[in-house]
Amino acid sequence: MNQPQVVSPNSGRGPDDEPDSPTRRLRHAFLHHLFYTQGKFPALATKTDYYLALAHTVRDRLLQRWISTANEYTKNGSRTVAYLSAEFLMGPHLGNNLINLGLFDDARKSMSELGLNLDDLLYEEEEPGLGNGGLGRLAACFIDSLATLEIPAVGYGIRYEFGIFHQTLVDGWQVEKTDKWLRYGNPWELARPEWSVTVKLGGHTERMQDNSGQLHVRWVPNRTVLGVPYDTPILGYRNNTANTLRLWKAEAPEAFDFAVFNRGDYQGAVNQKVVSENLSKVLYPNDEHVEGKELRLAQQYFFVSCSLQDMLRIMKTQHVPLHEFHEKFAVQLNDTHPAIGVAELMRLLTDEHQMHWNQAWDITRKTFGYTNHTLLPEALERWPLELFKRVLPRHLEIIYEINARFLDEVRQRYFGDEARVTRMSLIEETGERYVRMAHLACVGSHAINGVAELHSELLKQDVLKDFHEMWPAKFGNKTNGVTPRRWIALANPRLTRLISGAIGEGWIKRLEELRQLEPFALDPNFRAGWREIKRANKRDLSDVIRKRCGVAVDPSSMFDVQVKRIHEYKRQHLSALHIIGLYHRLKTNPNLEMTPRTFIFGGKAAPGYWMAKLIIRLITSIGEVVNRDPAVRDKLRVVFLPNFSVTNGQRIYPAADLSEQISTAGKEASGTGNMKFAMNGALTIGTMDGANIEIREQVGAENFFLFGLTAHEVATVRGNGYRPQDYLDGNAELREVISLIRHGYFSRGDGELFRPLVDSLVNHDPYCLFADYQSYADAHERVGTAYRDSEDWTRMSILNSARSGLFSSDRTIAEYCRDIWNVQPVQVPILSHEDVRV
Ligand code: B1N
Repeated sequence: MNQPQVVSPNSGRGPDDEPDSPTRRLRHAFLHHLFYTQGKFPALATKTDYYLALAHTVRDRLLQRWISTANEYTKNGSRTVAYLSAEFLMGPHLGNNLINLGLFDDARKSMSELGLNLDDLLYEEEEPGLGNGGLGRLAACFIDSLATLEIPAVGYGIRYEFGIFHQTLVDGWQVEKTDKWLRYGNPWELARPEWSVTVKLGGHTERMQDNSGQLHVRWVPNRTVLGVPYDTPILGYRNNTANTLRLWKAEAPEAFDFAVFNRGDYQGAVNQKVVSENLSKVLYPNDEHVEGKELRLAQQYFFVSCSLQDMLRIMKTQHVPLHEFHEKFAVQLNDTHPAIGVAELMRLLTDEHQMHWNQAWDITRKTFGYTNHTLLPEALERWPLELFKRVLPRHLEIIYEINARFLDEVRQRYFGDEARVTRMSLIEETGERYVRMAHLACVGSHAINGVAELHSELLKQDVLKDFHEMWPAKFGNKTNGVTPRRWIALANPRLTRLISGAIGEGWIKRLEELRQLEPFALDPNFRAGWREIKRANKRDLSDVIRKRCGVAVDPSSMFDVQVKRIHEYKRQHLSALHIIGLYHRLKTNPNLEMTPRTFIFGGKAAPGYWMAKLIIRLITSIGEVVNRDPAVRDKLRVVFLPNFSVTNGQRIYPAADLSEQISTAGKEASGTGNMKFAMNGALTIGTMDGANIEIREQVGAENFFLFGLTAHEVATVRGNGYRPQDYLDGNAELREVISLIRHGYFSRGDGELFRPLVDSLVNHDPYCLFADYQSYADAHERVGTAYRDSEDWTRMSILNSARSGLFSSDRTIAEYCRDIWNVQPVQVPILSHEDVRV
């Protein structure tokens, strides 16, 4: 590790110091932590030590808010949102906390007075990658907005020891490395072992009658694990609120099983510990693909049970009676991953607190809300009955009981319609039997929502049609949003300064105020400033690309970016085909006028998703050929930036000219990257899918490059027996593209490498790439022409940003609060430790 330059250790006093300036205090505190927390002298300190010293300095400054918030909520017994999510893709905390505390500039100054660069220290933080993609990042944006809106809220999830894998590229292929994010310790969390809970698993149930004839059920598990909460403070933007993210770590109840140990079986004794800790060991890296694994169900149950037990504990300490559970807590299910909570709350209320079924059921339904995030059949969670029974025997009985009562209701409403009963049942009984988690979530919630207008409509017409017919009032839409604190203020400081200079700082909390930028789109001076910022951001990204990919890219070329998980439905390979099309045009017509483009890709493939990995290999292969071909390299560059993450996203979105949102219509529930791009002034090329539709509506059709079939047309085309070969026959360029790949042009003559990909397209093309190819290529023509008029492009870029206010997660959260959770803000007065009486 190379040593950063640092001034002498007795540098508590800087050059032009006021005795009590914030920078001076920060510097003092920092050196204090370097010595007393890290135990280091500058001569031995690593960059990590400096990062940790600064992190602890910031942590001290947020503890006061955290304690004051907890105190205020407890005192008022405030109604609280519990956001249950198997994933929280938080991204690094330090920069975000500095922004929210209003200490960013002071921190930069005080570090530079010590000879340290704040950006270098920020970069040292290993981001907590406890999520796969959009769903996990949405949870992170939501808890940010909840704190900023001063809503009492807790995010409940799993403290995975290993988060999403680290992606490297070896010979153009994805290779996964373990994410050891806790290696150097985590300064942002506090363990709360005093609030540990036990969770049962497996075993069987027994029934017995008490003296009064009342039947009791006893669940006799075959093992128990301990859930230990780890709390991370979540600051609101420049207010006193610090909410909590509470993540559960699984531990063995006893480090040793002494009974086993005394028999001389040391291995067996330690084994229990290993098995227990497995529950929070690793995040499943599959995005929108279920893997029917017992451990995954156990993970889900583990964190949900811990969280509901925690809520019961909180109720007890605040003397809230049990029958007011739904008044104390609004519990949101982030997809079906925590849907077992419906059965678990029923179990806790009836088995453990002797409440009658009907009352417990009424409370349960009033407690839960369910958000659906996908229509893809392979992502809908169903658990084989036998597996489910092995892990959760009591919950299966409870689900049977819920189902029996529910199906009675269905039969009564739809007399004689047994087909509907079969469709709606919580248990799938055609062939192998399964528990349907989406149905459990629907039946057990008072509100069901999708995440963009189109998605919510398709839910009602398709996957949850029967449920919508039965309970139309339960259904609603909550279009996703993203936090402007991380995605503009932190990621794009240059743009933040320009915007705030023009319209003040209010937009950071009220993003609709960006509308005030509209008139500036016509101001040549403002446009020049806007353009210069984009250029500077592109230069920064070019440096990253040179270091990571060894490719020099030209910041004056158009940066055309597609970053997201790699999935066939997201169609990274449609862009790949089009790039080959452009390459072919340039090779056959060397004098062709073409807007110089840099294509930037990033995103992880699920480790077991072979086709997605092959798509990565196709992109890197195209890059290898194109980037070294002197005939085209001034017009085309193709790079795949490894390990797309929150950290890397923060450098990528601000540097994009064009945002690729090209999923097959009807497949992307919402998308949220699309919003981050637009806010940062990228124009979108996209289909009528997910939130693209609403983005286009907001920014104006004339400032958006639309192409492709609509969801309705996709359904029609496929319904009429889609034949990709017909599109190939009708499109000369597409034929050339496919033939180049087939003949090994991008694989050193190896005609086999990409065969599975090409065969899938030519014979099935499940995501209609061929049907959309020409429309996509035409839209790109329009993009190229538009980009050449840089004044007009800048005007459109400004308008995209100015009209993106709707896509703040503050708006989304305000709607959840109003329509689903019925919660109010609570203002927090600051306490100091002198105010506290024990
Ligand atoms: O959720 C995001 C949306 O913006 C995206 O369009 C959507 O694709 C994404 C199983 C998922 N849906 N489903 C998942 C993730 C992990 C997993 O194990 C499913 N992710 C989405 C936010 O609404």
